[in-house]
Amino acid sequence: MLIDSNKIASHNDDLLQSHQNKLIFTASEIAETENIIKKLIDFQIAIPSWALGTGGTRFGRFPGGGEPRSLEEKMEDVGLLHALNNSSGAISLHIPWDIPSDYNAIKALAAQHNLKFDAVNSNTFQNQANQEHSYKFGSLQNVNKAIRKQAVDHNIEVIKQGIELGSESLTVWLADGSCFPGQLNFRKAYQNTLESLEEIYAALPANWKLFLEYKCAEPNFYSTTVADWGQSYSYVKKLGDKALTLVDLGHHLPNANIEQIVSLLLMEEKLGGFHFNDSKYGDDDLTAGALKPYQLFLIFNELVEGMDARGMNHAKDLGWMIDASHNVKDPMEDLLQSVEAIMIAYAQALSVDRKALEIAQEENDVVRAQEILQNAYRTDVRALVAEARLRSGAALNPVALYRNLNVRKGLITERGLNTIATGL
Ligand code: AOS
Ligand code: ZN
Ligand code: ZN
Ligand code: ZN
Repeated sequence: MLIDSNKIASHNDDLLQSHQNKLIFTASEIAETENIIKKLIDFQIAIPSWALGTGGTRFGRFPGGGEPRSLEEKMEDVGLLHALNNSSGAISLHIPWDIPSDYNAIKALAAQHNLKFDAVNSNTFQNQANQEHSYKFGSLQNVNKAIRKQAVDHNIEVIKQGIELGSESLTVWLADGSCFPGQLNFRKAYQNTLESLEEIYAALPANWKLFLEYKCAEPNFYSTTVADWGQSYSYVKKLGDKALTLVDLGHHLPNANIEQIVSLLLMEEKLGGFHFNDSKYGDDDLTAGALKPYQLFLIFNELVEGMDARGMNHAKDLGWMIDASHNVKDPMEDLLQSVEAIMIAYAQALSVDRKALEIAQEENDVVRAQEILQNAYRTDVRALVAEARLRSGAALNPVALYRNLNVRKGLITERGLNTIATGL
């Protein structure tokens, strides 16, 4: 299924007058809107291949129909999203859930949909068929050298697949940890993990990055071997320049100041990228910005400030990925909402009056500093995000067009009602 560009054009025509009115008003409220719109056009957020099907919990799963049955169909789904918003021009693959059978065909399909391959993800948190050893007691940390080797070899295999596709980074998320006190010798678990990561790091091509994700708990509920940013930092610091920390917003203990973590990692040149999502209780993997849009804005505020201070390219120098799971929504609609929320937070951060904020900070004018941030957050920037889409041939209102075109119905007709996408 493809989206006809005429359909996008006529959708935009219908909304144009109202959009232009909003844009004129926004431009009267915010300085340098042209500059913001250009940056928004360049900004792309990778879609996780595992989030295109309905997720589930251990209590059940309720498939929504028309889920992608193969890597090709997952890419087609991301292609649909990208056609609608022109901001989802990349896919992040998960091996072995996505094994390309024919690299050239997959690359041609990516080119057809204008998609890049973002970070490839390894999986040592599940046992796979034909695998000799079990990860029940961890992978890179395992007390058994043969199990560690199997996990290292898997990661090296994932790098090889990524090279074939033109990906330039590997994301490692470890379920390693322990469920009960005494189960693990923390020091040995750390050392084993470090040694395993060193072997994986040694297999990275020169232009590649290794992202090490951290997570405070789950599936292990007493200790996690890469539990927080400090632990991830301690590993990536030892590994070398190509190793960086990945921040998944849902992986923190309650009330963590994520924006401060982001600022510090950036300053230390150890921030690699993000898994965007939102959460209330834990790794809820809900739609980005659904619960804490102000926090998302504050994170982007630190990103824009820190990246500009170091002369970094917003669009290219970090990995921008979503990590989400959908139990009750159509995954495609959810992903469109997540991308929109991220773009809004980014636009708001770009609109912050940085000079005025700096002066307020230097003068310890706390009230003024808060006013500046909240003014940026409370000013409606949605017309700027929509304008970026309009200028790049995408839809003014992607979710509305997705619904009007009955995309899900079309996918169900093509693929059937009972398809199940690989993923969590
Ligand atoms: C798991 O909690 C992490 O967020 C990882 O990023 C994981 O690999 C991803 O959710 C796919 O399972
Ligand atoms: Zn994640
Ligand atoms: Zn997670
Ligand atoms: Zn997550």
